[in-house]
Amino acid sequence: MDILETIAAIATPPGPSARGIVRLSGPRAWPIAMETFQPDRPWPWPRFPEIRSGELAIDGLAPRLRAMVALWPAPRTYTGQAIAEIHLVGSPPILDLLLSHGLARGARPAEPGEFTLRGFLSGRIDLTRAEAVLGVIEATSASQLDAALQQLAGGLSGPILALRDRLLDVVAGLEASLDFVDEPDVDPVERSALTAELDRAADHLTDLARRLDDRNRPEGYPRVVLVGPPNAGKSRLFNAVLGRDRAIVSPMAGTTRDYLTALADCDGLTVEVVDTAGIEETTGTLESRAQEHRARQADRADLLLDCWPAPWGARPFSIPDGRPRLHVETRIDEADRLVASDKIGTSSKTGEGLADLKTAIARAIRLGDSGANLPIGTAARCRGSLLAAIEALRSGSESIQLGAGDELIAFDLRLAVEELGKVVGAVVTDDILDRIFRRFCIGK
Ligand SMILES: Nc1nc2c(ncn2[C@@H]2O[C@H](COP(=O)(O)OP(=O)(O)OP(=O)(O)O)[C@@H](O)[C@H]2O)c(=O)[nH]1
Ligand SMILES: [Mg+2]
Repeated sequence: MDILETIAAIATPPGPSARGIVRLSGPRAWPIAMETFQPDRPWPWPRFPEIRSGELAIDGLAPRLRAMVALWPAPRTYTGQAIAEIHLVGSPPILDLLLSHGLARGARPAEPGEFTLRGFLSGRIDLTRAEAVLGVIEATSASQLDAALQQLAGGLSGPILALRDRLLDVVAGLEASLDFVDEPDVDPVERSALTAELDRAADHLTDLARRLDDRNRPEGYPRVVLVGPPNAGKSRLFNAVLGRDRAIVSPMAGTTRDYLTALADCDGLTVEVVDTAGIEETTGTLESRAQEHRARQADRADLLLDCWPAPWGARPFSIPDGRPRLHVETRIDEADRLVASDKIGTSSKTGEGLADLKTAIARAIRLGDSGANLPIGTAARCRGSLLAAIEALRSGSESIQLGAGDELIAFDLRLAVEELGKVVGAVVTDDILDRIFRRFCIGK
């Protein structure tokens, strides 16, 4: 793809609509646009973005149609190049006519995502932001949109770029000392500080990778996992939150054996709710499989709903630490004591407390979601690179502890730098570009 060519595309979705847009980017974008347009007043090339109204001036199009043209001067534009947009009534044959008019005057049809690709190639946006654009376009829920907007604002690339910079410094230091063989290797104090730093970085990336676990989070929704003793009413609460009967509910302890998941809406936030088996000492293989499932689900939770039938009491088991949780008193219609102020009381029978629970879930997740939630496209692309970077960091830290030479350590860190570079697009292969941009639609 030659970025000196001027590209053109219909930028609005196919089909009739109130407004249609033909977009051009490249050195000849402005002249080509203005050959199809007669502004109401004389219009010298603007120095800042400007929009003017006038009429389309295309042969064979009578009567003349009202239209508007927007001109953006390079380089502070979406693509980093001069951009022109012609806005008019969204009539497919007229848009086609206008586009072929532009093509006849030297523009070429844009490939899918090529406007955004140009933005990337000219350094206007990094790869994760390009994907965020796609994430915004494809978002089907408020939480997906949040994640994409967050990433568009640099939520992912910022921290990764900073980490990569820091590692580059360390590598440079290590390699500098290699050039002077007489000097001693990095001193022991510095080494232990470096180990700690690498471990921290690896932990941070592991947390990020956990959120990318797309096998269990196909849609990238936050996971809310119900845990508690048998008969706490978890399954009935699960059904109540979903608003339909999905899970089997029974007075028999140990009803739920597998785990169940379903999507639910909590104050406009889509979450994946997971019902699990009650926590108990296991007796048989089936039961212990159920406990394994439960433990694994609890480990992957973005939020645990720690359920206990009212009134809240001392529990004979512990719920795994390290995950945000809400304390939920269940079956409050059967209890004769009031719910403690730091617990959320619910009754799946009367519906009491369910709205409060959903609000609390949405709030807890929005609080915990400090920017590492990612659009699906980014998740799928970056997973391998993140895992490779984590491995390289851990291996680097191990090498230091084993007293390995600087060149070995530098080797691991270089690997990590390279993999992180792929995430933000500092290291780009045609394959990466192709994978990202072919998912775009034409005109974006
Ligand atoms: N009155 C009342 N009964 C409830 C409520 N929630 C659950 N129950 C009853 O409590 C019993 C156990 O409910 P489940 O939802 O199956 O309990 P569970 O926590 O999923 O139990 P396991 O799957 O065995 O771990 C059933 O008889 C439910 O009808 C409630 O809010 N009020
Ligand atoms: Mg159950």
